[in-house]
Amino acid sequence: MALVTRYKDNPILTRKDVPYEVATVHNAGVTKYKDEYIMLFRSHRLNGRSILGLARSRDGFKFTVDPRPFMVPAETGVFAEYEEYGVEDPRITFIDGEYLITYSAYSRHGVRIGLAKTPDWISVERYSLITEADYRNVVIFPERVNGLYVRLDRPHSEICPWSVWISYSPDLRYWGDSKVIMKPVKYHWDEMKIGPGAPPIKTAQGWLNIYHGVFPTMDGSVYRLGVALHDLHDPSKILGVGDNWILQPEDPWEVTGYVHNVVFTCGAVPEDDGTVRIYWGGADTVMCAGTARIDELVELCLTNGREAVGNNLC
Ligand code: BMA
Repeated sequence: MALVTRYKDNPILTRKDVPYEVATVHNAGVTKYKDEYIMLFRSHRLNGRSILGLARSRDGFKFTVDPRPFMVPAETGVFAEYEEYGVEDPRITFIDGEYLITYSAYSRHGVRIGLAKTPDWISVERYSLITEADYRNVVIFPERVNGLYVRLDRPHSEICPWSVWISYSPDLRYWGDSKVIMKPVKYHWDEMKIGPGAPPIKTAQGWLNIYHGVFPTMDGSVYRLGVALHDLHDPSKILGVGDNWILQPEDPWEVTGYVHNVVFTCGAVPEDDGTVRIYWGGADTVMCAGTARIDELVELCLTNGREAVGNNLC
């Protein structure tokens, strides 16, 4: 039984909806602001480097794109040096009355994570570069835990497949007490690498983490989505990781595009009726949406689980 029901009119946003020239629309962070859904999406420019555009919606499915991009690579200051090759894959967290945007900053030095803030989705201020190279997929929890901000991220390592780590910060700038908490599983749908997807969602049973996992095939890598549940009071403790994926590339625009066989999420919005809207990029080319029941995703983690940190790989 499918845990995620795809929206009937997918894809919900494509490059044709964008009033400036881009090649793709994908990997968007999504949140609610006042009575609107905000979608901060990544687009490749025709030079192959990425920028972030903004779209707004009343119902969470039909979006209208702002006339100009929301964030393009910085041209001055420290950010300019580290965003030279583009800004990618934004995640949005609302906490302490402001929206935090974490995004991948690409440059000749590698990929690191930038943190920007906006109070109103009109102005945006870059705050800090919060990792060195080579990190991606930083998601910040929407509440402090034991007084500290908490993030999941995914550093690169040659020794062990790409795994999920946790870190803490008193001020969003300085992060520490880092620890690896979740690893890929050998000969499993996520065996090659995993990474945090949407910022975690609070449930009565724990923090729900919708992540991506990658499997290598003779035809290239396949990106799918899965779920993990973290303890509410100690999110470094994983209560369960769903053994099965919850979403895989199936629709034509997920199977074929700029990069084949990719569903990749950067945002999911919990609703009052116990569902979650999950947003994902299809084949690094378009944006799609679907709905799942939060209790069913939690149940998958708790009743059909696999090890979070096995010892069969490293
Ligand atoms: C990852 C990131 C994502 C992308 C995915 C599939 O490594 O670059 O932005 O969606 O690959 O190409």
